Amino acid sequence: MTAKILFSSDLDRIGEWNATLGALRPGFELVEAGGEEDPDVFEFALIWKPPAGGLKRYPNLKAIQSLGAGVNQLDLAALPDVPLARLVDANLTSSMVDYAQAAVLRHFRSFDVHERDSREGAWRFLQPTSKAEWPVGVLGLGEIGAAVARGVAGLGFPVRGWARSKRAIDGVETFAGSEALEAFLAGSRILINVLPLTPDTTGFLSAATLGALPRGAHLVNIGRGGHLVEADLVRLLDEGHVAGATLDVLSQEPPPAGHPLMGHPKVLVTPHVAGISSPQTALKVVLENYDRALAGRPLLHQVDRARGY
Ligand code: NDP
Ligand code: OXD
Repeated sequence: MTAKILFSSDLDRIGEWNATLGALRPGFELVEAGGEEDPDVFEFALIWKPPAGGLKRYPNLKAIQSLGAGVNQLDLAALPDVPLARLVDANLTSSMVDYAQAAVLRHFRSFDVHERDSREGAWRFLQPTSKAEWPVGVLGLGEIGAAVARGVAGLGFPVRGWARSKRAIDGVETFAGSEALEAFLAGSRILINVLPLTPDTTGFLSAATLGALPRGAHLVNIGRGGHLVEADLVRLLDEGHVAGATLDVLSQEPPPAGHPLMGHPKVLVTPHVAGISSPQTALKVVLENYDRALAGRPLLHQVDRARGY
């Protein structure tokens, strides 16, 4: 069997994905959107962002598969009215867990402070603390958030998690909904954000929520830059309410020159590298969704467009 799958991404290398696809399904090929190919041949699209001109010029699409776990980079209203799936990929999830664990250990062991001290030539002993004194809160308990919560609990930290609906995760104290948010935040010394960016969660990390953390708390944002009101974080860092932050995402990527969080002494910024998907693992899920779409069956990890995730 042969098939052409429409591909559109300004981040992923089509050659690498095609090499893996050809090995998994001989005869299948990813074709870059916007080329000479007749738009009618495509029944399935694999995209990070839609091509210039959008996807409505492909009349036979039966489904769209996102190359990202998040779909906020897509204008959902502008997409053809076909099922849309977000990416769930074992490598993406485990790299997010690695990143979260590294950030938690970095703050817990005061590497951020020692790094600052060493640059200033200071030799300063800090009194050690125990993991029991560092409860970690995880915002969002979906595919990635639940894995992050388990991964951090596995390091020996007390872990609590918050989501829209009540989730049960072994070894994690869970909270649900806005009525439980204050209690959740008040007991989180490190806050890790893994929410999807939707109209409900835009600007969620603001003076109100970050101010409800205990004084001296740390923020780890691996969700999206749009979750954070950056000016509020700068103020809370400067006042000392927030002691430090590890940010993988910013409101504008790459950030403009002079961005107040770039070079801030209490902040580590990484260039949106927390989650790394691998064609080997991701394409198995993508092909399963291809088969489902063509058979008219529900997709795996289908996005609820009304909720936005
Ligand atoms: P899921 O859709 O599996 O999980 C989303 C979670 O967030 C669910 O627990 C959901 O609650 C919760 N949630 C959504 N909206 C709200 C709300 N308004 N209030 C409270 N809880 C809410 O997503 P994933 O875990 O797969 O991915 C999460 C996000 O991580 C992605 O959307 C993306 O933005 C980000 N990401 C970042 C990467 C990076 O490199 N920095 C890489 C990959 C992902 P409920 O369980 O009740 O539905
Ligand atoms: C994603 C990402 O959403 O890499 O998958 O940010």
